[in-house]
This record gives sequence, structure tokens and C-alpha cells, in this order.
Amino acid sequence: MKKFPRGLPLAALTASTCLLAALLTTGCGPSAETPRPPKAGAVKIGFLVKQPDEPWFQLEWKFAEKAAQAMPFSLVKIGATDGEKALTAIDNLAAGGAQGLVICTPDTKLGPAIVAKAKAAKLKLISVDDRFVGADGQPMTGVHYLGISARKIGESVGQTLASEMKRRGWTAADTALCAITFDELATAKERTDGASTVLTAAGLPKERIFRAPMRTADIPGAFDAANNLLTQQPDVKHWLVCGSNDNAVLGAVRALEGRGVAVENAVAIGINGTDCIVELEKTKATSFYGSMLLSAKEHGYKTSEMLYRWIKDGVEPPLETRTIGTLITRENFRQVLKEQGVRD
Ligand code: FCA
Repeated sequence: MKKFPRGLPLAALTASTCLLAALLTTGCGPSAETPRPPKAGAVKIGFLVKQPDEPWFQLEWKFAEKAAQAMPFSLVKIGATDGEKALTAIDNLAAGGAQGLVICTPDTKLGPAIVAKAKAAKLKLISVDDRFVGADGQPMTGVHYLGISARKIGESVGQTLASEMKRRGWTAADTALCAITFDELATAKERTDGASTVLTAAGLPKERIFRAPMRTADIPGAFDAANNLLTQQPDVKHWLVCGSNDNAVLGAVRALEGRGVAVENAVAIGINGTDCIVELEKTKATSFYGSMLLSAKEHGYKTSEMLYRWIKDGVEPPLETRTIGTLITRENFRQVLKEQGVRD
């Protein structure tokens, strides 16, 4: 056990711990600036993410840091889990002299407010992953955006599930799909819709497609959603599982285990490929079969580089950039993650 000096007030202790942490790592608060000597005319960019605890977003930051070192520019990493935090962070960023922001917003409906703030502060803006939604409920196509080809990637999940079903000799009568949905977010809806459509086309009857909506987009939210569905459908023998990302699918896998569904009676496929590495590394296989690995490098490095060039050289990036996914399984994940620079 670490001993702290007696009599030191807690506030002082916390402050000094923060200072030490700030010196050693990236900082104590939700935002952290890569240390570098300030230079006149230097470029400063913020990179705000909605779920800083998710490995996906940590990897985006890691690749943004690489861009910051290569260009170079100074990078401010901001974790903002709700709208209020996000808007305050933009004010602080502008006050701190930044010229641009890459953002995966905690709420896509904040789009118009974020655009207004960025405009007022003359911040150039690129949205990543989750596209802003306007007051009319439509995607804000006038805001620069880099995101995944969500429907296509969802369709690949569906195709892989369909071929696994066939390979295992499961019939449509004893198989069903558990789709962990989060329809509030367009990119999430496109993913699960894509998978469901392909499975219907592959012969799984519509009434064997079960949607389990998540209340929160995390593992506990997915666990609860799947658990409710499994309680309602105790007679399904074989389960196919899809969801908007790895955490959605991992929550369902834990729920299947909790209800005693054998590993060989379920096949689950995630999306991200970055939040399921521990799962794939387990010595004993679970029903988490694989994941569509997305390119954290494109989403972290490329967005930052585009923003930097826009600020520095006036080169405006394309309004829309879409990225693809690659299937990883227990067989190939180590090699693919290495090739993509996710793992050493
Ligand atoms: C959304 C999801 C993330 C990731 C990203 C590309 O923001 O919440 O997990 O899949 O899209």
C-alpha cells in the first residue's frame, strides 16, 4: 500500500496528484494537450470524442497524436460525454487559440449549435463517426464528415452470419437473429438494418429477426436489451447476433452466457474490431466469432491531417469521406491488427 504524508489536506493531495499525473501523462481533466513549446502562428487542433473510455476512441486519439507529431501541430484531446460538456469544451478550445476541431459529438442533434459556435469562433470543423443532424432531422451534409460506409459494413456482418449459419447446418426454423439496435444514431441504425436485410434475403424469415433496442450505447445497455429478448424467446435454439459496434455485441454475448446458451449455439459479430481484442485473445473461444475492423487510423490521423492542411494551406477537405471494414476472427486478428498499426 502506498503511504501518503499524514495531515496533508485531501484537496492539496488531489491537486499535487493531478499535477504529477499531468506531468507524467496526458493530464487530469477531460482534456489534455500534447506538450510542445508554443510557437507563434502554430496550428492548434481539438479532437473531441463522445466516449473516451471506448478503445475505438482512444485509438482515434492515438492516431491523431501521430499526425500531431508528424505535421506538426498541437493537439487538445477532449472527452465530452454529454452536450453541455461538448459545448463548454468548444468555448474553451476557442479561448485557448485553437483554429480547428475534429468532433464525434455525444449527441448528433447538437449539430446546429456546434456549427454556430465553431463559426463564431472561426474554428474549422470536421465531424467524424457520427454525422450531425439538422433541425429538420436530416443529416447536415454541408458539414465536412468522415465516417464508415455503415450500411455496407452491416451487410458484410449479415453475409458472414449467413455463411456461418449455413456452415454449421442451422435451419431457418431453429435459428433467429438478435439485433442489438440503437436507432437514435443514424450510423448505428444503418449497420443493424444492413445486417438484417441481408439475413432476410438469405432466407431467415422476418419473424425470426428480433430487434433488441439498447437504452444506453454501452455493454450494460446491450446486456439488458439482449437479456429481455432472451427471456421472451426461450425456445430459439441457435442465435445469430449483430449490433452497432463491439460493445453492443459483447453485451449480448454476456447475456447469452448468463442464460446458459452454449458457445456453439450462438455466433456473434461486432463492428470496430478494436473493443473486442481481449475477447478474441481469450484462450477459450466464446460465441463472439469476429468483428468488422474499422480504420482508426483513417478516422484519427486522416481527419487531423485534413484539418491541419485546411488551416495551414487553405486546402479544403472533401465534404464526405467514407471508410471500409475488414473481417477479423480468432484466426487472423493478430496479424491484421499488426498490419493496421493497432497493435505492435
Ligand atoms: C460510432 C460508434 C463507435 C464507432 C464509430 C465509428 O461513433 O459509437 O463505436 O463504431 O461510430
